[in-house]
Amino acid sequence: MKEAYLAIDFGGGSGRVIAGCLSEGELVLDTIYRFPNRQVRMGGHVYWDFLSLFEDMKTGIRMAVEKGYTLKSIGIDTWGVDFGLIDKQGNLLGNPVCYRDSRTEGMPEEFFSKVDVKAHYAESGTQVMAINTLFQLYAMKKEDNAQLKVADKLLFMPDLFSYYLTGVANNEYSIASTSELLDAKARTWNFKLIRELGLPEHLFGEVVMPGTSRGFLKPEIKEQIGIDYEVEVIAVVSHDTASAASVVPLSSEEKVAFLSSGTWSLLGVMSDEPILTEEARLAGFTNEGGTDGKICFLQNITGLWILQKLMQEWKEEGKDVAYSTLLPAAEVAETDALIDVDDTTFQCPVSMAEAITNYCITHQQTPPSTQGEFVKCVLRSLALRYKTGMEALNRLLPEPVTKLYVIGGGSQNKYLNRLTEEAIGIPVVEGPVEATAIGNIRQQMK
Ligand code: LRH
Repeated sequence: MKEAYLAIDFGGGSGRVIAGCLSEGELVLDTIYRFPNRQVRMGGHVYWDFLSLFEDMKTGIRMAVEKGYTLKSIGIDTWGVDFGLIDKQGNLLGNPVCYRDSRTEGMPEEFFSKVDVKAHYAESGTQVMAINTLFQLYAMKKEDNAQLKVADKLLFMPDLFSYYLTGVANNEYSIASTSELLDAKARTWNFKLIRELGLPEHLFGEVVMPGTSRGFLKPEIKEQIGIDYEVEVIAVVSHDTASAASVVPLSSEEKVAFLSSGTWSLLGVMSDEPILTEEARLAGFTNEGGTDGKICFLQNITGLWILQKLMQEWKEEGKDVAYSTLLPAAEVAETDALIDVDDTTFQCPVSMAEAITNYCITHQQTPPSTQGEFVKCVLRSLALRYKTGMEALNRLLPEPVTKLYVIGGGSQNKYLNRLTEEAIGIPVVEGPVEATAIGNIRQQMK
């Protein structure tokens, strides 16, 4: 019987349950179970399938037990900003809505017609993005949403999964910091802002720091996964990005930045304190909670989502979508087409291929036509976006970055890494691929 720490890592495109064991002082990972995370379009909205994800999580935990692991503890991390609302009895009031849903369109503009954007940034330190929890709640309040009226607690995705495992409802700091509702310096809820938004204060629970216990698995869960001992669920750095960033080695000789590469690309550095200057706001940087009291000072960039969506469409059309075919095809493809990856048209189009084609036509460029051309166009555009992100970062830091760690699943894309290195002109270090799970497990061990 091996003792294992279980990391449950939900990304925007897939989830995984990973066991971590110590062997002669080294952390050894065993990927127990991988599952897709799909967005569901229904009734004019885009949702996450929370019930399936919860079931997948339990399946993964059960598989770890069946493989002979004794569970020491469990930690859950997910993507940012999204949440579920529960009532006083703990019922989930609705399937969490995906941040790609169109309900937040125009909400930042409306909000900032009443609120001073500079003063707001000086408190929240958050890059304004329509997907942020603030704007999701603003949209719900505006439509007089029924759930909001009866909700007792707002739980971000990792809080929600943990709640249904343990019965303890709280809000972990790093994930709460993606909401745009925290005071970045005080590292807790900005209740002045919450009152101004007309949101009930009781929705926002205790903000707990990484490393805090979330409680123990409920008897019904233990029964379902087939164990009879107590297992503690730890509030890890439950925002996937912050968990991944926590494994990047900091060095006294090098000025290190990270690029957490997956559905999103998160480009930034670790900072001891939030940077809340007007320059940081104008450059589009956010201050999110990290490990050991640090701040992840970063830009949210639309990442491999564009390629993932293209590949999903090609798969449905019966085309080859293996990276081993697409990347070599991209390398030899002849196209100069470039897109602005952060353009809202790429956020949730029904057809990504069509969105790229239309973008190119509108911007007087010849659109890509083969699969290789599409992939080349997307990857070159991403590398270019990393270049501008890096330039912005260097303008804000006392010393320029000398090394970039590309971490997460996207770090396996060697062609993109090469394009990135060429674009930014400093060395790119690849991996680890499972940075988020490693960060998750390390936090549990601590
Ligand atoms: C990446 C991520 C990112 C943003 C986005 C919504 O998975 O967590 O940091 O918060 O999802």
